[in-house]
Amino acid sequence: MNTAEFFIERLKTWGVKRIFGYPGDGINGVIGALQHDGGIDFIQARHEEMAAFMAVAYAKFTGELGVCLATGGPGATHLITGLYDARADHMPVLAICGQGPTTVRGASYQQELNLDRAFMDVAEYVQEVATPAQLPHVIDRAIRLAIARRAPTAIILPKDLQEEPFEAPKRAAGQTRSGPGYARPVIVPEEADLRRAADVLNAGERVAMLIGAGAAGAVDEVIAVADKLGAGVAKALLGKSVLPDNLPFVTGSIGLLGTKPSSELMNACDTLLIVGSGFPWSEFLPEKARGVQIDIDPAMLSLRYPCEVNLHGSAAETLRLLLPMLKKKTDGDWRRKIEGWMGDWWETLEARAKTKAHPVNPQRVVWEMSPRLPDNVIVTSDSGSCANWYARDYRVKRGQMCSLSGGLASMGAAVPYAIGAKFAHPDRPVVALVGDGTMQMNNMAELITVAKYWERWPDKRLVTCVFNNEDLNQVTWEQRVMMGNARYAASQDIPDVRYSRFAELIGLKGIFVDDPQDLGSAWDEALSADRPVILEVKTDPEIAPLPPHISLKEAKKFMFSMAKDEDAGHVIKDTARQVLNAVLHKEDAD
Ligand SMILES: Cc1ncc(C[n+]2csc(CCOP(=O)(O)OP(=O)(O)O)c2C)c(N)n1
Ligand SMILES: [Mg+2]
Repeated sequence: MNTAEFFIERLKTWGVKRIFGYPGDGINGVIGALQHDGGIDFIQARHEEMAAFMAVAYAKFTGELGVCLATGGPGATHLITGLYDARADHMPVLAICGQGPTTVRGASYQQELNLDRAFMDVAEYVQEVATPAQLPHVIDRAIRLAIARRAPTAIILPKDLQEEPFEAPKRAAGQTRSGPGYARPVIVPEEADLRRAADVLNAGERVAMLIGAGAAGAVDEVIAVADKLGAGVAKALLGKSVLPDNLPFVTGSIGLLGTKPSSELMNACDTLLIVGSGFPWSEFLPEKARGVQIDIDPAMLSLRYPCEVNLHGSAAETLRLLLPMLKKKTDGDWRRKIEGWMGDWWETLEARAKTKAHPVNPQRVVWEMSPRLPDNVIVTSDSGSCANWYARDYRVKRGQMCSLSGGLASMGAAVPYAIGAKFAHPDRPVVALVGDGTMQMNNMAELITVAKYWERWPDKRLVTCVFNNEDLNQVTWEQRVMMGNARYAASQDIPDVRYSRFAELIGLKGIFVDDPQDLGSAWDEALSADRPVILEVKTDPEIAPLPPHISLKEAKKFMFSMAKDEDAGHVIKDTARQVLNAVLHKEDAD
């Protein structure tokens, strides 16, 4: 058995079934071993960064380890952004990279880089292997730490080492013998600390909860605690699928992309319970409220908001232990108030989605999509203005899954995430929401990966919905609202490309919509197609993805920039009203 063959054997012992990657001569020994073994499915991406995004999504949607592979040099450096995505969203991902032969290490040889130094910041554990007997413990530690610490790790394999005969470490000085396997513990706080937390929560009259991805797996417990406390629940973006939006006390997303009721909930509460969230925008958290936080990672405790009680524990078990200590709140006023906000908010969103636009209002694209989605759909979103509509207008149901590049907020993740989702659950339909900038950055290329693999999937539906607004719109609005600058065509213009025709070119189905009346039937057609679809919608770049509570200072900057904007046209009429209403905390009338 050569060293590469042992490597594959050990990955299988750890349960690895699938690797997303791209070959190159620095890793050909491992590719050859994969080929001869046949027990691990190799999925070829168009670009190593995309392979890493696929591995992140695979981990997000299965709860298992995601694995990506690249050659040394440029292949390995291409992986890095995807690995930072895993780091930022706490996903277990193993990166396997090639390297120049050991004989030329340190010789500035072709494609020979100091990859261990390049990966040092992103990887929880990184090791270049110098000799075969080192390999067992390097694999075992890299996988064990990736899973246990929910982070990316990396193994670097020099080219010549891959072909050497494998020699197991001996029971001898200077050798170490390791084994595979890991069992995740349930961590619960001490009873006295749970009582302190219960005291704070019982004393509150207006309790708000904030949940994140760390609350996944604690759905029933979150609902039971929220019911007992009469609390409203806001969701960080990565926690969107934890609670369905049809529960009347759920205020939806929070933050810049969030809802107005989530802001109101945080502003008006007297007590805050945070569960499994590292939500970064602390300006959206209460000014002054008593706080309790539960997190499995002590590094996240009291990080964004100073909490009185910080509980290090697993979400479901900690909430389960807390539940009998909580007194049921009998006064329903607070809950009724929250439910009232939500009723108004859904009406506001509908009115916003149906506001006339030129040609199609992007909010309406997601508004029409949401009720049509199958119950088992998986939705991914890219970074860009569509993430606002994903956050607000997509009403997630129980059983559906969704995610995006959260902490890193990288462009270009939606299609590779959708591919990762398809390999995680080939029997479920998947929808990816993407902007035209991200399409051109790399999602178009990964649609070729979709074209390569779709016939394998029992459920063939993968709808890529492109918001073609010929603009890097999210940033255009940031430049206008936050900086007070007029639109800068040199940095913001995106060439018009007929993505629906590109779909046909690569064997997928293309649908083009430039009339809002056609949106509903277009979604129906896309969601019942016999193959993956690019649903291209010509959307209006002048619909502002406004933060829920824009400040007066920002509104003034915006007005100033609009006055300077040559092609502002209808924008002032259509959007200025939205801005002023937001500042004055009035509802949008149209
Ligand atoms: C890799 C990367 N580069 C730049 C950005 C900054 N950025 C965030 S959203 C965005 C615009 C995206 O444009 P598009 O895909 O067309 O979507 P739109 O906002 O127009 O709907 C940019 C440039 C980023 N998040 N990630
Ligand atoms: Mg765009």
